[in-house]
Amino acid sequence: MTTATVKDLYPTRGATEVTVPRQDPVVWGSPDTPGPIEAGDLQAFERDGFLAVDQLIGPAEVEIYRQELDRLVADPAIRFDERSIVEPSSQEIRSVFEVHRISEVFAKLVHDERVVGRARQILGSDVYVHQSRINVKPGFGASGFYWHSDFETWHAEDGLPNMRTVSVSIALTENHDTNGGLMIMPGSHRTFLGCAGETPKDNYKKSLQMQDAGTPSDEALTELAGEYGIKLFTGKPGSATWFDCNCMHGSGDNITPFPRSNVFIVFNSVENTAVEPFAAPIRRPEFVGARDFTPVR
Ligand code: 6CS
Ligand code: FE
Repeated sequence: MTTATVKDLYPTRGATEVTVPRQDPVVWGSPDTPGPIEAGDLQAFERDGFLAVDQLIGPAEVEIYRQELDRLVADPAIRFDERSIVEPSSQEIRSVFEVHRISEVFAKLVHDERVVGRARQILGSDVYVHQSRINVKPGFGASGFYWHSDFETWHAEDGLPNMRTVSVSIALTENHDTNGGLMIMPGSHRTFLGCAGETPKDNYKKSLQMQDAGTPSDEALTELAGEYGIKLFTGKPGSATWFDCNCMHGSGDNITPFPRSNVFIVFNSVENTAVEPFAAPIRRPEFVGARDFTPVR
């Protein structure tokens, strides 16, 4: 299927900012789909666009993943790999993409029923990994991620046609209310905000450090925050936040001594595979927007 045959339901990156209502379900699976998420929690996900799970993985397991993150960050080969993104100021590693392919330890997490089972339940189908990354967010000044909708980027630059994609952020260190935790506007997933401004070529080289194309205007953010409010997610290592691909979210800088490291996995439905970018001159590299649609078994 090419983009030409796929209707662009969510126009973005044109001359002006444009808002359209969401035209896709939030929870695609039927309420009685078997899986780890209780019916009440699925309804809450539909309403809010997110679901916080206190302890998705246990403390002993988290330690394994945290040590794997430390190992990867200390490995010179990883540092010079194109899939590693460094902090603009300190040049410390900010993120490592495609971590489920680089590390067998993180690959195991992707196949864990507590993880992929929830994704299948929400998306109502088999799923594949569109993107995975570890975010180190070290202390003493690591920069945050400005407000954005992930789907806006994944539609514009990776060619995902519909909102049938869910992310999970699993804390590998404690997410305090001070060290740059994830913030989501609850309910914002029901409005698609098409951003103004064309996508520059090779945009990802800059956007993964500091996003520019695809960022909402102050007016739009003021309206959304006024309507939905802002929720900050905190939690112990092993806690997780599942959130819909179109939530307006962001995170602040981390100037504390306490790193806010997480592993971030994006599951896309096999019924929503990437076509050509809807609003970018070229595709992003496959380590950012996968083109291998093999379902996670
Ligand atoms: O561009 C992307 O795909 C990535 N950027 C951000 C800030 N969030 C989603 C995703 O990891
Ligand atoms: Fe994001």
